[in-house]
Amino acid sequence: MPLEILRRTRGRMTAELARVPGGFGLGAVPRRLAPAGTANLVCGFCATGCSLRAHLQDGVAVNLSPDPDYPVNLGMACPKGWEALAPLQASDRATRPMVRGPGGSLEPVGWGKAAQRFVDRFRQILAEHGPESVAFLSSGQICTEEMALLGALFKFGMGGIHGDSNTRQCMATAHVAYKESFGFDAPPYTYADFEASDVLVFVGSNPCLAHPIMWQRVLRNPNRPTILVLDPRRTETAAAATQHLALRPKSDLSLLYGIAHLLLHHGWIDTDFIRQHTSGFDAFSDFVGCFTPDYVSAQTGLGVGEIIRAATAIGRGKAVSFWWTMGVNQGHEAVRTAQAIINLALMTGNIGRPGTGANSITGQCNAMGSRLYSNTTSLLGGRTFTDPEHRAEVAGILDVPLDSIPSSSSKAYDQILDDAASGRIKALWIIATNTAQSWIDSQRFQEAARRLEFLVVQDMYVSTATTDHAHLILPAAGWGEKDGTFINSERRIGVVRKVAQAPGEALSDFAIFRLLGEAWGCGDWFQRWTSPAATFRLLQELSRGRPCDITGIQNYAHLAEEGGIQWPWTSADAQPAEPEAQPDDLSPHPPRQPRSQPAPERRLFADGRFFTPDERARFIHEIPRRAPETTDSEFPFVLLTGRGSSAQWHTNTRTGKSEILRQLYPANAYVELHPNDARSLRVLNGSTVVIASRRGTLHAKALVSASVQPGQVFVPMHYPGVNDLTFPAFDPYSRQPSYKFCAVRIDPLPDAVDKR
Ligand SMILES: Nc1nc2c(c(=O)[nH]1)N[C@H]1C(S)=C(S)[C@@H](COP(=O)(O)OP(=O)(O)OC[C@H]3O[C@@H](n4cnc5c(=O)[nH]c(N)nc54)[C@H](O)[C@@H]3O)O[C@H]1N2
Ligand SMILES: Nc1nc2c(c(=O)[nH]1)N[C@H]1C(S)=C(S)[C@@H](COP(=O)(O)OP(=O)(O)OC[C@H]3O[C@@H](n4cnc5c(=O)[nH]c(N)nc54)[C@H](O)[C@@H]3O)O[C@H]1N2
Ligand code: SF4
Ligand SMILES: [Mo]
Repeated sequence: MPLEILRRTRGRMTAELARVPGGFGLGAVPRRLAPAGTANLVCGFCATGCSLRAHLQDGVAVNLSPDPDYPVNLGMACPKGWEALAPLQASDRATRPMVRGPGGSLEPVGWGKAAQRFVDRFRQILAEHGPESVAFLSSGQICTEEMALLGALFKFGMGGIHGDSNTRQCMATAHVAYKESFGFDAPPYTYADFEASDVLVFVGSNPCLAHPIMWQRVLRNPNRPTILVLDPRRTETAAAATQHLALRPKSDLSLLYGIAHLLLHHGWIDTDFIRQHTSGFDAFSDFVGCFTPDYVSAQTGLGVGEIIRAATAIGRGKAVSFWWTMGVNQGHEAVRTAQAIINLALMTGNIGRPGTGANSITGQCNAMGSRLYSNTTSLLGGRTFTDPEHRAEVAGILDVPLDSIPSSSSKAYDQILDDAASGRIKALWIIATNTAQSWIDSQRFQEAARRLEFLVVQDMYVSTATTDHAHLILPAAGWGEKDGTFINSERRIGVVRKVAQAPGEALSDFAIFRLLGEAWGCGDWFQRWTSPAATFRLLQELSRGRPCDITGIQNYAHLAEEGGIQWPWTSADAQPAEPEAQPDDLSPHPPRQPRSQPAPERRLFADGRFFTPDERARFIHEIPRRAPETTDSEFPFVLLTGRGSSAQWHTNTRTGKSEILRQLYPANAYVELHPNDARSLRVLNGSTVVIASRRGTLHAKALVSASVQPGQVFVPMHYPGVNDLTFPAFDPYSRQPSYKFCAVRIDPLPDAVDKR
């Protein structure tokens, strides 16, 4: 889409949305300023992006409560939000840089020495082995300004090419699916859509537990909505649903095509929308012809009646919203599955209106920031490294030499670790992610760690599974100890700020990157990146004319006042045209219009124009494939993994530090096992079992429960060792790991066998 059109469309669209009466649930929201003695900041765990109010004493937070005025959480928070200060106080905080000595022990050093070591080792390896011999892995859990500085420093300043982030584990599928279908990675929704739907469809998503405040928004829906949940497990969300479709793991693609088949068959489609705003529909409708209810029933294990009931609810719904999370993104055919969801929204015209959308729910607090600005997979601003025009734009805006910008894309996370394991990559810098525990292929990480000549780990703690392998540990300030912004799941940019002092010599990631840039000798390149706020200005410039244009935001204070601002918010949106001079207005300088205010909740595609060159959304489809690993008599169970409680966050380095949160979840790993399977294995509830896959073993307590189906087991991801079991399969387009399907065996420990 030419940029001019894009700008005009955005301007018109947001103006139109601002006028939509009702339906948005929240109406005009007053300006939000924190009362004296408090400071509001967006939560640093999940991508819901709740605002928390820090209560300050002498400028330091002593307590937190949810912000009552923020349009996201409306005064609510989950246990992690309430306890967000506790992880900052932990005794294992990294307080000084540490260097591993020849004997293997870690020695504290000053920042000067640490920076010198970093520069010497990286420079030496680059000089000897070239730009492909170094890489970084970063995170969707640091501020946008920080990840942009890191990506620019490493790739433009230091001359590296390969850098990826844990967003690969999480959102890469949604990113690719949206890009291919809509022309840009653009989650279209706003949380008011939870409240405005009459049908909500959750696919591979457990918001009751993983996004509890989004679920609260669902509970505010006044339409007594029909809720469909597609999940092999009877999760908390499934239990609350109108209909739970307990499909076979990784059979979603067939089910979604089967639903499309029925929608077509019954004429429950929006032919006007399809004709005017999409491409590829004819091929798609031919393709789904063979996905008959009988065929889909055989593939998914669902009854024909169940499939027809679900399709009927979707077909008859007036405002249907589709929501997906990791049950979709983490799969061997994940991108096509996400696009099968997008196809359902497109064919029924459920997009761009209140209560609709094909809506990927984001995981980490700033995974959306990393998709746009981390300079890993995409060039800054959602651009493409291989596009010479894009490289020229970025070089111009940042005032860096054009040839400093790599003209090829980075290797993906799995490829970086493969290269490290084979010795091709010799230096790796890991920032704010706990690869040793969270990566799908623990063995591969171990091989890489053994082979790496220089592993730098930059973390809040010294005691993570990954710092164990580090040659250099850089101590980082955490959330609450630094300033910056996050972008939440509904594209809302929110402010985080310093309300606590980082311990010892720990520095914000931003300050660490600046320091290393200086030590590298490329500090001059980053002269304008003086602070997070100054960097935000650069990000705005990088967004200009892009679908994610945020040039209409004034500054951090403006973001705070408005309760966060969703992208896009262009300078044209913010500055309405001067009113036409009235004939009787003789003043040579009519008073300027006040800047227009963004509506508190805005969605994309109200005008049916997408970001593809022809402005049409694309129907994309592919024949379903079997999951790469299969069960057999030796490994007869399918292992599912995911979130276990609202009080645990990932590898638990942070949530494990709160005494209150620790009381809300089981201390040791457990495995959910169906009562029939427990009986035939003679396993008692609460006894210890050994879970074995073709790659490793894990001891866990049996939780005998019909929440899982016979032949399936579930282990939460929060305990060490889970990824010793998982099978490293990847979606071919997004290279996101398929964490939710591998074959395992369950053996009771000999003394735990039920002898009855
Ligand atoms: N408390 C808490 N909240 C979190 C997080 C956390 O660690 N703790 N992490 C955050 C992050 S980064 C993310 S990405 C999100 C994840 O949020 P969710 O994706 O909602 O959580 P998961 O439990 O990983 O997976 C969701 C569901 O997918 C189901 N599933 C497994 N296989 C399949 C399948 O083949 N098909 C279908 N349809 N479903 C399947 C699982 O049974 C599970 O219930 O949560 C965010 N919120
Ligand atoms: N089996 C299985 N594995 C999974 C998943 C699954 O469903 N099943 N889900 C995957 C998903 S969706 C995700 S997102 C990943 C998450 O995987 P990780 O990113 O590895 O998980 P975290 O525990 O959040 O690790 C973040 C690290 O950053 C540190 N940290 C926190 N804040 C800061 C900061 O401000 N600065 C610095 N420098 N460090 C900081 C923390 O101490 C911690 O060590 O796990 C993936 N792994
Ligand atoms: S729902 Fe997410 S953003 Fe909100 S308080 Fe909980 S962890 Fe924080
Ligand atoms: Mo995630």
